[in-house]
Amino acid sequence: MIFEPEVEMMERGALEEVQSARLREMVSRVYERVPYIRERFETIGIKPSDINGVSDLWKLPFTKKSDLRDSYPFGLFASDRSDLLRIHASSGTTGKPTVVGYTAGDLEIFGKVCARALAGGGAEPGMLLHNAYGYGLFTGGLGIHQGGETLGMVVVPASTGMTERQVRLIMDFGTQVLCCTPSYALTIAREFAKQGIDPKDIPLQAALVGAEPWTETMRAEIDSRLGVRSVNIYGLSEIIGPGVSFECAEERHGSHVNEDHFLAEIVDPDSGEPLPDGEEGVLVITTLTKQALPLIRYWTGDVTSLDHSRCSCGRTLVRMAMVKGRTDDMLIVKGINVYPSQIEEAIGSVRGLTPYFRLLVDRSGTLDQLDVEVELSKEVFEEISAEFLSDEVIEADQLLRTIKDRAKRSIRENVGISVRVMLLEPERLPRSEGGKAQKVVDIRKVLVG
Ligand code: DLL
Repeated sequence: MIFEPEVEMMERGALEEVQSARLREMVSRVYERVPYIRERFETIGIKPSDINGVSDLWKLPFTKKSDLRDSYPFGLFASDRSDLLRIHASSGTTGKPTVVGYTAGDLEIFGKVCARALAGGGAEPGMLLHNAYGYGLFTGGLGIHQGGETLGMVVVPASTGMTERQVRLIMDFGTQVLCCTPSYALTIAREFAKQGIDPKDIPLQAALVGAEPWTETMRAEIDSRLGVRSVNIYGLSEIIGPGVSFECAEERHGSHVNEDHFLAEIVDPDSGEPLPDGEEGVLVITTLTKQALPLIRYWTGDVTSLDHSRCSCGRTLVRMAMVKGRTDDMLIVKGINVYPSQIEEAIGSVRGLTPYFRLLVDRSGTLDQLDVEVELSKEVFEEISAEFLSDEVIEADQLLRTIKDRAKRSIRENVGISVRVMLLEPERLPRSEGGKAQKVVDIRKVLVG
């Protein structure tokens, strides 16, 4: 189902006209109401009248997370306090949180873009939505909640944690749609298995997962273990929260950007120059309709690419590829750029391994060393334990060595880096309780910082 077909299927020329008109209006508004940005315009010598439409976008300066931090908490807001209805904040890993605000109009848009995403993922009015994104300052909980209500769904505000209860509620209510992070979807799937519930008996049909990078290997696991068709939902607090883009259940090949509200560009991370379709770079987003916190060319830090080709679902909205990682969580190991999601993809193809892994980066002397700790699958672990018990130590050892070698080779071939692999027993690494998974320990930073 398409929630707003008149926009989601709009002819590209007409869409660009809408975008250009909204861009002009937004730039003038920011110039008038946000001194911080007006000063920047003056420094580089541009005026709102220089921006006639989308083709002039490149003339505008980028806005970065540091700008939000420097003007903490409300310096980039363009609405009066009396027009605000809600505040959210995302906790950065360092320093002050990023604070974002919403007017009544912003919240209406928030609900609609999340409703579009839910509908795109297969949700329908009247269905039950189990919302296991965190409620609170995080935008995931309340954003999806409002999206579900806007679509006319029955929302179960489960929030995170207490996984046993999550499973019970889904079973008792006969819930069709699950929303949570991909790592928490796997935790929930594990709880279903623990309770001996077969995937075909789970009432869920669809899952909208996001808020952190995930891979096709994880998707296959979520789908088979929960008996769903999972789709990606992407977003960030600064722009609105979840619902900036979403995958359609038809293709599941790129997430449609809600371009009538959020204008997307891909730029070269070093030069800031715009890149064409298919080329990977940093996603930069300009909000077109937000009132409280309009952002011009916001540097998301997320690495992806765009695809303007037609989608079989009928939507004309541009698609962005799965986010590979963030420029700031990209590891540089022995001079090679490594994203945790690339390692995840590489180990995903090795039989006997699970998607549960952790990267440890260390430096001995001047040489970087990347260690990959990854959990064995239950089946292989049981097979190996049985061999050890029956004194078939050589066979067990051989199997472990083969898995390790395959993992190393797959990482070398796909990521271009030699690593050490440590195999762990199942359930050894911490599990997601609903928040975002932490997959990297960079000891180099601890030593230096
Ligand atoms: O994570 C909003 C959200 C909530 C999105 C629920 C989807 C579902 P923040 O906490 O501000 O907002 O974090 C935003 O998370 O810049 C990405 O790096 C990452 N991220 C979000 N969605 C995805 C995704 C929410 N589908 C930051 N794939 C973004 C990969 C994602 N990374």
